[in-house]
Amino acid sequence: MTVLNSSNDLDRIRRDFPVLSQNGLVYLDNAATTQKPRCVADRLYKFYTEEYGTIHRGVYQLSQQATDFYESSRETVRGFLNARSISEVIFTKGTTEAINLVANSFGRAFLKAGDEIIISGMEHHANIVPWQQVCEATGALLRVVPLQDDGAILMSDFQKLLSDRTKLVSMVHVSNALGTVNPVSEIVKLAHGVGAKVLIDGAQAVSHVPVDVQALDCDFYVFSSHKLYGPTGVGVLYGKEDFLNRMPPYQTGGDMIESVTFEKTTFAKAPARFEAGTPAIAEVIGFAEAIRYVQTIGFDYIQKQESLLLAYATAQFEKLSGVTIIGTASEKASVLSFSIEGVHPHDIGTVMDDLGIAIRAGHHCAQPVMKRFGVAATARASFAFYNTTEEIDMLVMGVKRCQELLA
Ligand code: 7TS
Repeated sequence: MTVLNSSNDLDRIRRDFPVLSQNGLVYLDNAATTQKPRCVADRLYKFYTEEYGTIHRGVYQLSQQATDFYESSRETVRGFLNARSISEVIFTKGTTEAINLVANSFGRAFLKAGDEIIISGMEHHANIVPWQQVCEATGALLRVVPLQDDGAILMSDFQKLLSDRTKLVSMVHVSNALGTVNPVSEIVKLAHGVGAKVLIDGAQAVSHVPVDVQALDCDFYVFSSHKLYGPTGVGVLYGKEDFLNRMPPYQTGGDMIESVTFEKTTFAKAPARFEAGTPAIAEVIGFAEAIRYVQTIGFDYIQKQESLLLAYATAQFEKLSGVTIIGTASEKASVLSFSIEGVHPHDIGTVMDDLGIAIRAGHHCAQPVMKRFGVAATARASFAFYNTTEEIDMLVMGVKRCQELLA
């Protein structure tokens, strides 16, 4: 693995992302989606122009090769997560589909009236709404762990909510709206203590922190490729193999069966069991390329650079009057949500855009978080390892511009 340790490395890394050299672009919306390194785009192009074929069914060489690429991408993801087996890695469309899969399959098969599902007050809508739907269908109840004023989860309240009625705990690893990093190991241990299964929503985590699902011992871990420098349309559901094979299929059709007659169908084991239909073949292969790219950069470098950026941005923002940072937990990833007194977050977004700065303004698909902090929306800058302190200086200039024009 390449060791990166000088500021020249940052220049070199930025050159890997062609879009970043576009005139004047300051891209600070990495929590929504990350930019793509050239190697990922090249991999997609090569597959589509020279190697394209379907998987799992053709006897001809193109199809067999595509199958090998697709299945070796599963091995790349397995290694990335340190899962025990490739059977534990299911390709989905993304985090949202992975959570819906578990909600529909596990939820409908294993939950009954009076059972409880615990989530936290900082969940993305993707980790709220599917559970509400399951509760409606089964009579299970949704319990929500409240947040401290700094945006950290109230662990004592979590412990109080846990009981033998708790069948599932589904929590975010890193909050997209606040940046809070949750103590997921502790959450898993406590939940397992009452016999509950645990799903961790890693959509915002996998690009910032190394994840080892065996060490974590979670039952499910979900994330999206497009937030990890990979293509859109692909995500992962990690699940423990024994349990996956006890769960009923979510979608049915081709590729997920063992045998079909008009009288009866039997289903394949995981992962095929949960991959009905032709998947996003090229995108899965491009996703593996993105993971290899991230592994070459290395989490030591990523964490060093991103914590430097977060500390720098936080210090600059704390000096600004009339600006409030929302989400100040001691364990934070590189997300900076803020509001400017007297300025609507959407106007902040527009002024920033005029300066070439891409940030997100809105409720970040986390309306309950906005309600908890008494705001309708926030502006959010989110940093990746390819961002620079100069870009943060531009962001600060953008805030001052908003105040001049609008406050
Ligand atoms: N969970 C979390 C914590 C997220 O941040 C997101 C997307 C999702 C689930 C859904 O992921 P998807 O890939 O299936 O869409 N978050 C954001 C965001 O913060 N801005 O745009 C999308």
